[in-house]
Amino acid sequence: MKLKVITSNPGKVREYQNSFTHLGIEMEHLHLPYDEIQTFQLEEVVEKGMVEIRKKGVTDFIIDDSGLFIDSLKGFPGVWSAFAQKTIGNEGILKLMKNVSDRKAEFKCCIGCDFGGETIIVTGICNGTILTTEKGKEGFGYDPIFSYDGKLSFAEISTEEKNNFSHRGNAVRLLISELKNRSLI
Ligand code: ITT
Repeated sequence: MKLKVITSNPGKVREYQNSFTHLGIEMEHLHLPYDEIQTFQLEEVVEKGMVEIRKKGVTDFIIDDSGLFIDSLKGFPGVWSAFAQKTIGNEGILKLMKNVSDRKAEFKCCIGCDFGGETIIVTGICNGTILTTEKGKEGFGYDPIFSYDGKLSFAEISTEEKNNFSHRGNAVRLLISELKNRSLI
């Protein structure tokens, strides 16, 4: 079985491949740009994206919209995470958090999966903290500043370890259980 991962982000594909290998499901990276509507809900972005992709005749795919929600910044960058990463980057986020003692943050990942004509949408969450400096070389995006255990950043651990704790790993576990419930795998 093969699933297309439609994304501009090769880091996501690596994580999906790692999560699905044990099930014999192969991931194929497909770079197919689609409009991501501006809304406050990741789920809405995913729902609309799936409709757009199906209109192009593509089936058996995964898309994912993710965001980092920082408590002391009232949920920023949240649904603007891609824009904030491209503009102010991790350094800019750390500047905004200078001398801020409440470091709590939540990473969210909403996956939309089209398989066997069915639609499955699931959301995974990872609660953690924003570190005071960037750490590590693995991963991508906000990984060097996000910690799931208050010590290590996601950029200091392997893909496999990240999947054990991350928002995307948690979303994938929900997706796999739903695919099994519907006897699709
Ligand atoms: P696609 O929309 O093409 O899939 P993207 O990288 O723009 O790729 P998102 O909109 O879902 O993906 O992500 C918003 C931002 O959050 C973006 O800058 C990502 O690099 C970052 N991000 C998403 N998941 C992440 C993760 O697991 N670790 C670190 N940063 C992440």
